[in-house]
Amino acid sequence: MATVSSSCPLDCPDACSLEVSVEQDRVQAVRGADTGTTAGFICSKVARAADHLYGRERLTHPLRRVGPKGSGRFERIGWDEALGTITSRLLQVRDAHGGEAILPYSYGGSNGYLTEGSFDARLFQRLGATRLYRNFCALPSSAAAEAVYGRMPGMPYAAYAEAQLVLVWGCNPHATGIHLLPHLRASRKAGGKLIVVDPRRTRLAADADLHVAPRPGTDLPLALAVAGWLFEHGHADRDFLTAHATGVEAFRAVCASWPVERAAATCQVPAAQIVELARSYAEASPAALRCGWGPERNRNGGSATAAILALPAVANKFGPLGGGFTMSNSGYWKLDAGLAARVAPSRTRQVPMTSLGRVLTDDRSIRALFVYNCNPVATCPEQARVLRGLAREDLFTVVFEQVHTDTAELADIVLPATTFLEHREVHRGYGAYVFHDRPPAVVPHGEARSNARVFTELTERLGLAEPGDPDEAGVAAALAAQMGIEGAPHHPDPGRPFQDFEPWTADRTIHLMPSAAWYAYRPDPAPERLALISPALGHLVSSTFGQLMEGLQPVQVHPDDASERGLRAGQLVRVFNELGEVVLPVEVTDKVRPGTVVIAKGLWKRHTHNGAASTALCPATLSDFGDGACYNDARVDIVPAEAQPS
Ligand SMILES: Nc1nc2c(c(=O)[nH]1)N[C@H]1C(S)=C(S)[C@@H](COP(=O)(O)OP(=O)(O)OC[C@H]3O[C@@H](n4cnc5c(=O)[nH]c(N)nc54)[C@H](O)[C@@H]3O)O[C@H]1N2
Ligand SMILES: Nc1nc2c(c(=O)[nH]1)N[C@H]1C(S)=C(S)[C@@H](COP(=O)(O)OP(=O)(O)OC[C@H]3O[C@@H](n4cnc5c(=O)[nH]c(N)nc54)[C@H](O)[C@@H]3O)O[C@H]1N2
Ligand SMILES: [Mo]
Repeated sequence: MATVSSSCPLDCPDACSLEVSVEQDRVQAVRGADTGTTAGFICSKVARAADHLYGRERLTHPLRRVGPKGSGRFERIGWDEALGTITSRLLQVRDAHGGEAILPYSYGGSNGYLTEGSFDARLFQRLGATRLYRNFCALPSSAAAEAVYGRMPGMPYAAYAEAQLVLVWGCNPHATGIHLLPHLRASRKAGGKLIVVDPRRTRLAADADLHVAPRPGTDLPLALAVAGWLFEHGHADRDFLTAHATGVEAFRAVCASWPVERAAATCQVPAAQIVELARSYAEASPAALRCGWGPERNRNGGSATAAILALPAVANKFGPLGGGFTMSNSGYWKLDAGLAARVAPSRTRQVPMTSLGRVLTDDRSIRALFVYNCNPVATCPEQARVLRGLAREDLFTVVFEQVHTDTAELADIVLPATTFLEHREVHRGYGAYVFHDRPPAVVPHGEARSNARVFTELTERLGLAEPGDPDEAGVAAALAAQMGIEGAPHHPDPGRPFQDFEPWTADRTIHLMPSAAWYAYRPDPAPERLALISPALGHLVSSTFGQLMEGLQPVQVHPDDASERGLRAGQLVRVFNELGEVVLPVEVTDKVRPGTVVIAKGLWKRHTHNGAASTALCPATLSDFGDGACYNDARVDIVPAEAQPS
């Protein structure tokens, strides 16, 4: 048995360093390497990666649909036939309807530079395809971090151990980034306080000194009220703000319009909790803020995140080690896969990926869809429309996948993709500061091929290859050159703001009031209805690994909401709104706040009684800044499954 070094590029902040036990070119076991943030442990999902690689649902050869769309009838074909069919169909579509009739569709399956934004981007740019506005995640929070701080690097996880207070706002590290946890524990052990802001009582919230559970989508007034309290009670650091911030008075005026009592009523939390949060944060030093992606997934997402990120500026928490904030650290890496792969700029039309259902059903201008690194049947809003669109017999759909997902079920051609242990990858963390460039750990299972190989071959078959196009090694070398390093893994020290660097905005100051448009609160879309949120599950990464999760998943409902509707624990219920319905068992639990219900993100057909996911209830509306997805603006009603919705 050999041990091979590798790394995990799945969509998770931690980007773990791995040790893979390999025998006869098969993965036997995967463990965390004893380096950097990984510190010798990994999540149970990736520890079980062999089940994903060699499981029953792994795709091992190309398939061609033989029955009607969605019938699930496919036959095995060879790569030559598969790529030949794709080439001729894409050319037919382009000749008859123009390049913009082709829509490439990809998102979070791979956070690596050799599998997204490089060879794929080169192909679709040269085809003149419609461009995808990739807005499932992180755009509102990136817009906020960009506007306020120019996306300067945040605190590394290890610094949290030094904090006297940690404020975790809309983040669930027990599921979504477990390598923060040892440092939170160290802070607690040294007497540090913990405050959690989350509509759910997560494991972290259950452990906290204070848990504030606002109505989803109300973080903006909550954070403004906290900032306002800091200003009014002498906890704003005037000297620091004069030296390092702009827009201070304008921001203060906005905060003043959200006195604690008004915010408490809007957020549906006790006013005393807002004051306790503000006072504890003001008095503790060092104080760390971990902001997650919960606050961004609604109509106020950009402004809400900006107001949360303003707190360490107002109270100047940047001084000592253990103070500051972490949002996404992806802004640290000045890496550009498109540049490395020499992708020319594209000026074709762009469509937001959240509107897939509408784009495919309203107007029929898309004739060919190429899905990779993504499982939109599970993850795209307005699932019923997505399914109707994918059922179109006149739509030519390619799904390039590792396993037989619910999206692959609706393809004309299915291509088998390698997993991250079967191809070279170059990637970085967006929580952990780590950069990886490492070879495959094992040869591909069956006939699976990497994105790099498939997109390069399609570029050639379509007659779009150009002399000097860099290959995998060329792209990897260009990325290393962009960073100015050699060798991997690489663990940079980002340094500390206001000691080692100033904010990364153009004028090097914090912009508390980026423009007059920020911080305008958009009220709840339906305050009298239940708010549905769909957070990450520990067992999955979005929908990835869903084929390995058995059994029906529940909707979680607070006891008050359950008794008001006559719902009994375990019974099947219909959760519905104007977009669709999900039929599944109810779990009655006070882990969710009243008025809020939870169905996990990323569920497959097999996980609910009627085969619908939470996305069946999620609108395709866009956030205030960044035009991000508003999954958590879903408003729903619930009735026992035998009753008809009125
Ligand atoms: N195991 C696992 N790890 C993952 C993922 C996964 O699916 N599974 N997904 C990865 C991806 S793609 C991402 S983007 C990150 C996400 O990482 P996180 O942001 O930690 O995860 P989420 O579940 O999206 O949301 C965090 C918390 O926000 C809460 N929340 C929901 N709405 C609101 C709100 O309006 N206000 C506040 N304050 N809180 C709210 C939820 O209850 C949840 O506990 O994790 C990554 N890591
Ligand atoms: N209801 C609800 N839904 C949500 C959210 C929510 O809050 N609520 N949040 C959203 C978030 S945060 C995100 S990031 C999105 C993610 O949504 P998606 O982008 O759909 O991510 P996954 O569900 O992980 O699906 C990725 C797929 O890519 C495949 N894949 C992985 N690596 C490769 C590769 O190298 N090549 C190819 N060809 N395929 C590969 C995997 O097998 C997997 O099926 O989901 C969103 N969906
Ligand atoms: Mo995400």
